Amino acid sequence: MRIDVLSIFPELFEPIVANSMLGIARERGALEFYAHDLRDWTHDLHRTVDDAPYGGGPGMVMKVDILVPAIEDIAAMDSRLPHVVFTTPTGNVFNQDKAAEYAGRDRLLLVCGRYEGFDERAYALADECMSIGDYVLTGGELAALVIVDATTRLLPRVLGNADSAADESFSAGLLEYPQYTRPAEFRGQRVPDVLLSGNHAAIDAWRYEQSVQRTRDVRPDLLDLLE
Ligand code: 6GU
Repeated sequence: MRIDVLSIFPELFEPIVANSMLGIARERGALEFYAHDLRDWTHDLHRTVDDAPYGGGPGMVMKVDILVPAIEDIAAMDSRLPHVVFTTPTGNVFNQDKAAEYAGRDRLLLVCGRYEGFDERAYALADECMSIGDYVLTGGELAALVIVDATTRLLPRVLGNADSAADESFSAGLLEYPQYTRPAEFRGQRVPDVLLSGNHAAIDAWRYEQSVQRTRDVRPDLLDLLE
């Protein structure tokens, strides 16, 4: 799939996207990624992307006359029409279902908000608005990176261990069970015997039980969603 981001800090993306699983996804041709500098669409000497709000008040608003041509131009860079997502704390909260939906699309354009937000007229170009949680970031760039990461790892041919995805869907909506690796004993703490037993049915049952218990303790709201 192709992902474009539009930001006033395009250089923030490359170090993340070039490394880890995202870098592998790119090498394998599963991900095509482009970060565009919104200031490339300005015409003035100061490369102005924001202005004071009509009606007064604190902060600055991102200019519609810069955003809209930028989004239109980026959309036209490929024959595939992008699904356009604005990152803003006023959007719907991103989750795993959304990541799976995006992984099934062939093109995404993430528009990163800064300052007090976008001029309301720019939203006409948004297919949807996404937040990544109930806290305020200085801008949408980190949110966009979260969306890129969660989406890319679900693309075919990306996840290192093909079983990981299947295991996740089996335990969908539950937190991960505890994991151990060698040594079998560390400072008196032993790995649970069942994991050394070689009995795979017993191991699966233990893990499921641990996932349910952990979810009940830490995120009971997730169990409510399953019912
Ligand atoms: Cl998408 N943007 C900003 N600025 N803050 C956020 C966010 C987005 N999601 C959670 N907090």
